[in-house]
Amino acid sequence: MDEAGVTPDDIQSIDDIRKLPFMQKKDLREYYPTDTFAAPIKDIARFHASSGTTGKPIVAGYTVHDLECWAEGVARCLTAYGVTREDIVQVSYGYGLFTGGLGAHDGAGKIGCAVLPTSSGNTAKQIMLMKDLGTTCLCCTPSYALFLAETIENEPDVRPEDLKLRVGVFGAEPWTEGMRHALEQKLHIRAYDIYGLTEVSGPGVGGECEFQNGTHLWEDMFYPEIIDPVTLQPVEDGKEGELVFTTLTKEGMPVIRYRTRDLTRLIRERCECGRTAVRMDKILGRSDDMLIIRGVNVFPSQVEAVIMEMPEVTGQYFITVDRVNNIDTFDIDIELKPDYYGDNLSTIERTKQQLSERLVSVLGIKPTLHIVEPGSIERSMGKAKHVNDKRKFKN
Ligand code: DLL
Repeated sequence: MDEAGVTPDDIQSIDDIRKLPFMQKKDLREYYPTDTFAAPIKDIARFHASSGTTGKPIVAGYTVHDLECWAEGVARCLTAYGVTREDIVQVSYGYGLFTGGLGAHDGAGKIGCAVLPTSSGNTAKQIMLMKDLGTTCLCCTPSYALFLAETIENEPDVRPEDLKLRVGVFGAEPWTEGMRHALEQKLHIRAYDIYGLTEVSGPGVGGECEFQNGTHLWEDMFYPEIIDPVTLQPVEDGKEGELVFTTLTKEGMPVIRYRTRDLTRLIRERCECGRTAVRMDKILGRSDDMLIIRGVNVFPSQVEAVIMEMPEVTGQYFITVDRVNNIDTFDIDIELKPDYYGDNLSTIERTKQQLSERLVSVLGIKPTLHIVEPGSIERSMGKAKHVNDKRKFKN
């Protein structure tokens, strides 16, 4: 604040928020573990930590009031999806330092649902309990939901129609409309998006409503802005940019103008559902996840969108980027469903050709496609890893 020359007197209305400097992940890392906390440790009721891939994680601390607000955010989302105290909510997000498990758990508890805290993994047991207890609402990452659906398809004793599943609460990673469609068909559910991040709260910073046309952000608790990630200036309403949050109720670890790195746009038009909370579009990806391949920007979610258009594929894919003789290579492994994989070679070639044409037209760059055996791409129990960029280890 001193460096930016801002004093409390400069802040007279919400528009003055633009005078404040941004916070970033690196600031939280620098003040690891708790130096950005605003409440004394005696008032902290729980810690979580984000899964930093390298170096120190980011530790978040929540007071009792923070946990109540967080549960309120998740409860609003679940209510918007039509979940009530009559529902049995299976929480297959990981429990632990990750906010997914306990966050969904507390939100469902606030509504009075029966919570089944399976956490992630042990898929056969998840499905057995889902069937025997009559789970109606499943909370997990979309990639784990796809794996659960595939496992159910291959399970002779369980058919989706034997299950009571009705609602899917999917988030923690980008996913496409195509993935939504596939999950809704396979699991006989309505699949809803839920968004959040550890530094701001956890799941339930926002969620979709029954119209599935954007994620309502709970603006009374989290003030959103969209900025141009290069100029750092606010963009015009409706334009895409980086999502930034200021927490309005947090006591433990409040953040001011926190740069999420998530790319999306805000939708100000009033939603048909009647909720007044602003909506955001589906997250295209994180700016850190954008691949620049031979000068072209590529998001894994764009690849997923194309793949999910094809009925022949399982929806599993893996991107490998490398640099050979100073030229970027771009390979995508794509799995065919067993029925098609066993088919004659021309089916495989035709699918490959169609995928290749669509990918070129959407991405503006041609990947080398590899049609691989069903089941050969590693399944994820939490957030999926879709990319290996080997260039990072070269100079
Ligand atoms: O992923 C919190 C969460 C748990 C959200 C369960 C939803 C459900 P982090 O591990 O801190 O927290 O990761 C936050 O995940 O900045 C986004 O890049 C991504 N993300 C979260 N939700 C979505 C979503 C949790 N619905 C980071 N769509 C965020 C796209 C999402 N990306």
